[in-house]
Amino acid sequence: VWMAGLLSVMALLPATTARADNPIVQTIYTADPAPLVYNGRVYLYTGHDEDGSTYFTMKDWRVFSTTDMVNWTDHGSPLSVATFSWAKSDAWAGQAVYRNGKFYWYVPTTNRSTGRMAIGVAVSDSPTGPFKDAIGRPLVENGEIDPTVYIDSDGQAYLYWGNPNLWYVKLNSDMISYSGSATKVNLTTSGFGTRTGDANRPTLFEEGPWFYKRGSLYYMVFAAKCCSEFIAYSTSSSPTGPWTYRGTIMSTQGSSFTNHPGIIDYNGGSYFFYHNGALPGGGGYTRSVAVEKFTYGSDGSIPTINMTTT
Ligand code: FUB
Repeated sequence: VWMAGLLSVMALLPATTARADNPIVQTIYTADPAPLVYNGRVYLYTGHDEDGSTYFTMKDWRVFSTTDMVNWTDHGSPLSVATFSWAKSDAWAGQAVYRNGKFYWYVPTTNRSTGRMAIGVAVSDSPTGPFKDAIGRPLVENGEIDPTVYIDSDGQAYLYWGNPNLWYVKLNSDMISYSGSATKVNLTTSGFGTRTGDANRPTLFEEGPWFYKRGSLYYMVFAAKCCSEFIAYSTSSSPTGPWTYRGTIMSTQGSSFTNHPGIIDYNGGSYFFYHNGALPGGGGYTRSVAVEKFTYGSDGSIPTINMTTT
């Protein structure tokens, strides 16, 4: 009753101020957080879990924003599966970036004609949308998911994605096309840790990569080892590896069998976003995004971080 009441209020008032503590959004179920700092504000792009009784029921993506990491504004849903004429279902884990006056939101969704997961790209003049399909077809399609994008200091943008593999392409400066073909990352155990018990997947890499650079170090943070996922990371001195496995950030906790990382620096602090099942009724298909502040080690290491599980 409480939730239905709040939802109806938010439907009437698309830009309301949400509650302050974890989970960040307490009026609907959200997943797969992807934060973006733009113009002094943090924009948080998420998925949206509906009907927790079945496999992921996800039809649209959501946007929230804050200037103090405490009070969040709900900007509604400026992008959905229906935005992509070629898509059928599955509004899974994406990421938005800013370049040259426009916002590009890369998302995995199922291609109606092939039945496979593909990566679409939507574009908007505003971080809160509305977003439209930028190219009218998938940007890349190989049945794999969870795009992450980073524009390097030399202007080269990289799109990484994947499950069970990890792939990348070099995006052109228009952000809606790429040069060359997709490269499959060599998933070595020195680069991505050792998984035991699955001969087909010798490393910990599962899905949900989050790629960025801090100082001179490139980070690949990822969801490890389905299906009690934890968050781990690797680093490299190059945007395309080779990668060195650095260990666990967030161990398996809470009632969601997936987790998904997103990391930013904002106003002098570093913030780790993730999801769990901490709302009433929460679980693997009724997730909630949350955030914890942390401090990098002097060697660029990321400390272990605990969830807020209640
Ligand atoms: O939310 C649907 C899928 O679950 C995402 O694409 C994965 O990263 C996992 O969180």
